Amino acid sequence: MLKARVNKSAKREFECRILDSGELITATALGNLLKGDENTIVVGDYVMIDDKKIVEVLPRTNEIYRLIIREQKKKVTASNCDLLVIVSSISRPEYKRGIVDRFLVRAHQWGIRPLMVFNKMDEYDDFKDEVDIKFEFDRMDKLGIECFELSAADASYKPRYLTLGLDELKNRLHHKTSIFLGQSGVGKSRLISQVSDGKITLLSNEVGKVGKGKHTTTWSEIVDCETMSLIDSPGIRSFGVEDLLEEELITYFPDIEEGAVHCKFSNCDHNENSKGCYFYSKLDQNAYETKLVMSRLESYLRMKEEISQTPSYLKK
Ligand SMILES: Nc1nc2c(ncn2[C@@H]2O[C@H](COP(=O)(O)OP(=O)(O)OP(=O)(O)O)[C@@H](O)[C@H]2O)c(=O)[nH]1
Ligand SMILES: [Mg+2]
Ligand SMILES: [Zn+2]
Repeated sequence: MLKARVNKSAKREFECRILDSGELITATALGNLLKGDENTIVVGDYVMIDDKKIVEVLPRTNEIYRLIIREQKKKVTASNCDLLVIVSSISRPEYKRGIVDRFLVRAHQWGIRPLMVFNKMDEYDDFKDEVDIKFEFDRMDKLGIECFELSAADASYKPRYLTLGLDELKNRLHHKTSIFLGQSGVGKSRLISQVSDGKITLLSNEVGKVGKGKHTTTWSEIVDCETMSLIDSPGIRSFGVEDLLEEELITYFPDIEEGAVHCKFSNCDHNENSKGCYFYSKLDQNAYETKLVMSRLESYLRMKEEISQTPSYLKK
């Protein structure tokens, strides 16, 4: 028997890398491993293979998953990841802070360390008025999340506003499995090509296209670079958090949780009129620091509202 890792997964066929020899093979799987739903063998899984057949899936250290509450289903897309690379574009598709915060919630939920890439910086001069990159950087920095400023279209681009660029990103990814997440069109596939020094090309689009993504990537798959494993993923279309429980949400916002303990009432709504609310009564609303916190509070409250609209009996 051989130990291998699943690089690509279709319905019944799996591209696997044998760990000892490095050989790539296509394997099928024992029927009972495919029963139930489609989550039984996913990209990133370590498996035991016997005669080109997967006979066992080894326990996962973590999973990238979604709960589809209306179908009472858990949908897993990948497993065993060390890093979550949140990719955003500062031009088009439009940068959305709320989406970044939603990915951070998922990173907590999945137990994967996040880092943040601001991509398409070559176009930033035209979008300066829409996105204050320094502000976005500072709010991540406060959460201890590293930010990188890149242009996947131009590898020679050197960071102007932040400090970390492509070389630093490559260093962080060494000897790790990293999954790239972000809206369609932000440049995940192109970035993976850059990180792999052009050895891997995942797309045929020309450079410089602006606008909404086209969902070029349709499968999650592992791209093996010499010393790192990168997982490309299809641009996520739905950012809803309705599958979460109201009481768990705050644990995914440690910064808000820390402030909220100082509110006078434990069921504080954290709005301007809430009596004794820490965020409104204790913080100087004009201070830059406060603006960073309030931008997080806004995301939290929006998600909380969304969660409250789904009856909790559906989330058993
Ligand atoms: N100007 C500029 N264009 C970029 C940059 N990165 C990617 N692009 C372009 O943006 C478009 C989308 O890039 P992709 O890498 O396919 O985006 P993706 O995130 O993989 O999209 P999906 O696979 O749909 O999720 C392509 O036309 C890229 O050439 C960049 O840094 N600057
Ligand atoms: Mg792609
Ligand atoms: Zn409050």
